[in-house]
Amino acid sequence: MLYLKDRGHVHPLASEITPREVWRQRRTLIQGLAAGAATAAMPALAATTRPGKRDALPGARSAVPGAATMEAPTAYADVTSYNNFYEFGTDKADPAQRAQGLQTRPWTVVVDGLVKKPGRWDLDALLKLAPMEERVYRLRCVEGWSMVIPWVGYSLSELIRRVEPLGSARYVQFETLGDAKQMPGLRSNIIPWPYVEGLRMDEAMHPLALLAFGLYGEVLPPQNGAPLRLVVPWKYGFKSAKSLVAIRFVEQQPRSAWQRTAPQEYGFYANVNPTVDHPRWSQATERRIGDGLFAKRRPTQMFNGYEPQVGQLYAGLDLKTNY
Ligand SMILES: Nc1nc2c(c(=O)[nH]1)N[C@H]1C(S)=C(S)[C@@H](COP(=O)(O)O)O[C@H]1N2
Ligand SMILES: [Mo]
Repeated sequence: MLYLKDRGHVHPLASEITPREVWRQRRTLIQGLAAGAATAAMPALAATTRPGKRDALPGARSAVPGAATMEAPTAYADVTSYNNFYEFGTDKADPAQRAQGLQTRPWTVVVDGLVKKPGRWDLDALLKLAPMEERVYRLRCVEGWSMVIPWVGYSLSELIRRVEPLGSARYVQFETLGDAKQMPGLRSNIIPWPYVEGLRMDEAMHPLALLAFGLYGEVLPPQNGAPLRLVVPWKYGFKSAKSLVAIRFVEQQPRSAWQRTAPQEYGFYANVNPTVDHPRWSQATERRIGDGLFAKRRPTQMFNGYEPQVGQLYAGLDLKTNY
C-alpha cells in the first residue's frame, strides 16, 4: 500500500479508500495492532473511510473516554449535504450549495479577554498546536435529528491551557464569521449576527469538547464550518459553532445568538435532555439521518449518551430551569 507523509502522520492515498463494508473489520484490526508493543511508536491510524473530496487531514485514534462510539458513521454525503449554517440560508441544502466559495485562508482566530497570553492565532499555528485525533461523536440537533460524525481535531483544552486563563475567567465565548460579502444569509435577521455561543469554563476544559478542523479524514467542508469549529457532543448541535473567528474569556455568562432570538426555546446550557421538551415539540426521540424516513425514531439519551463522561459537571444543577 502507498502512503503519503504529512505533518508526521501517515495516511493512505485517496485511491486506496477502504470500502464502507470493511470499515468495522479494519477498525478492529487496527485496534489489535495498536495494542501490540511493537507498533507503539506509530500513532494508530483512524479507521474511517476517506472520501477523497478534500485535502487529507488524518487523525490518530483518540484515547479520550467516549471519543469513539462504535456506531457506524452517517454517510459522508449526508453529513455534507444536510446542514444548519444559517449564514448561508435556512434550508438544509443551502450551506452545501452556497458556502463553497468561503475563503478559509488566510484565517485568524482572536483569543483574548481574561487570559495571560492574548493573541491572534493563524490557522497554520492552530493546526500544529496539538496532535490531530479522530473523534467519532453523535451530533443531536434540537430539531430532532442526529448523525454520527468522525471529526478530526483536538481538545479545546489544549488551546485554553496555552493562553493561561486568569482566575476571573468563568466562561468562554465563541464568535463566528459574520461576513455579509461571503454569507448571503446575513441579509436575513433571523438571528443577531455574528453567531455567538458560550460554555462554562469547566465545560470548555472537558476533554470531549473538541476544536475540529476536519471530518472523515479530510479538512472540513465549508458547509460543516471550515476551517475550524467547536464540537460539543453532549449538547444540542447549536452549541457547536462553525467557522470560529474569536474565542474570548469572560466573567459573565455570555448571551448566545439563540438566547437573544428565543430565550424560552434555547437555553445557555443546551444539554441534550429527553425529559425537557422544547416548547414546541417533544425531545424524547430522534431521527438518525440515514435510517430512512420510515424507520423508527430512536430514544434520545441523556446528555446525548455522554452522561458517564459529563454528568458530574452538572451535579446539583436543576436541569429543568437550566435547559
Ligand atoms: N456559525 C454557525 N454555527 C452553527 C450553526 C449556524 O447556523 N451558524 N448551526 C448550528 C446547528 S443548529 C447545528 S445542528 C450544527 C450542525 O452542524 P453540521 O451541519 O456540521 O451537522 O451546527 C451548529 N453551528
Ligand atoms: Mo441544530
